[in-house]
Amino acid sequence: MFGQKALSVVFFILTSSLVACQNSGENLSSSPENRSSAGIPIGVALAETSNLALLGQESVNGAKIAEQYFNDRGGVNGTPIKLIFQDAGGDETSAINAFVTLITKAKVVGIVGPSSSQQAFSADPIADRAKVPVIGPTNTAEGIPEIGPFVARVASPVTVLAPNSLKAALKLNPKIRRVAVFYAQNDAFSQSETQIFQNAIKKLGLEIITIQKFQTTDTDFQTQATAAIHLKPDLMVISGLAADSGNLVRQIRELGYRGLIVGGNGFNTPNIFPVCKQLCDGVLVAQAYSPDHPSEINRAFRQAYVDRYRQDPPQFSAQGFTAVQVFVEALTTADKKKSLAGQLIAEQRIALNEAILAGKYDTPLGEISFTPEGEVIQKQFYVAQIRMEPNGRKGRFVFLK
Ligand code: 1QQ
Repeated sequence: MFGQKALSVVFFILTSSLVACQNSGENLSSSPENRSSAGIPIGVALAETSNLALLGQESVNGAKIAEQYFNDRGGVNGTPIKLIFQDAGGDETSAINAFVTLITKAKVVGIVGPSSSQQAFSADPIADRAKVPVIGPTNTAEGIPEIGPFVARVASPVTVLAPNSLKAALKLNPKIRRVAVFYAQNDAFSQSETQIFQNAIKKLGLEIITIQKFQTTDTDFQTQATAAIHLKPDLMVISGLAADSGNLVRQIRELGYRGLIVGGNGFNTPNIFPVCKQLCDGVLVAQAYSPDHPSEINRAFRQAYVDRYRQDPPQFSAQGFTAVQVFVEALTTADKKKSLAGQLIAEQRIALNEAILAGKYDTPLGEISFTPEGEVIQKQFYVAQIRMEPNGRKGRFVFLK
């Protein structure tokens, strides 16, 4: 965790820089490193490197498509947006550094990021204190919007997402009674999700026969997998990030477990397929996005994604696109109400935050809006099952009815 002293230093740098910026009367239209030719700067602080890049890079891809899509349609009342990417890496320190750079140097109006909840709990308070709106594209742990008034998310929380996959597992195998639970104990999202899974398991009248812990950095899961298999579970439920989860599934299968496996949100990426290959087959995952969602914007997004990346967009990409979309549409609303060009950046950020929370958005995730706290309100959810080709080289998420 980040020490209190280090945090104070960060706040000091941040506050002095923001004050300097306000004193000089800097605003989006007059700052050369901001608007005019380049466009309205929106920060994107996602995991482009580290283990977390397996998930973060997909959100980056979605954000890039959004930038082009909305600029092709006139940006913000005729002014283009400009995404400023700052790699937030895989840990708290890199996320904090990315946030501070975006706020103080790039002087962004708002930030899309960070990738994980673990990072959000450290980095978001910095933006919140500086009154810079943050939209979490993929932060699903409980408590994210409650970080502060400038923090919202487009990622539906584990509370509404996770239980769907358990119900799907029971539908596929009504005989399930004994459940083995695994989670990454060094990750805020995994801790939060396993709690929701465990409550839902009990509510469904099933028995938790063991709870096995691991670290997101682990690669060897023999001890936990062997202990769980020994107890003869009918279902295994895993909360972790992508690489660890994939390796755990592979080793569980190699040790002979044949029953159903439910994976949490960390499984929501095709980047897991090369990790567990053929042995990923059959894993159930709840998703907040379907490429088949029937709307004009989703069709356009899906087509642009397929054209650029030669595959259907995964959930994390749709969420990256959506986070940028919310910024663009809220900026458009705020600018119509009172021209942003004439305002100080501090005022623009406050006007933007108000517009974000008040808006309704027709996105690739379906229609969304926000509670006054910044929690996303989303209607549709899905459950997919991983299907691998027999050679294990290619796979896809098959959506269950
Ligand atoms: C979180 C998550 C991760 C799986 C996404 C990166 O949901 O950290 O909240």
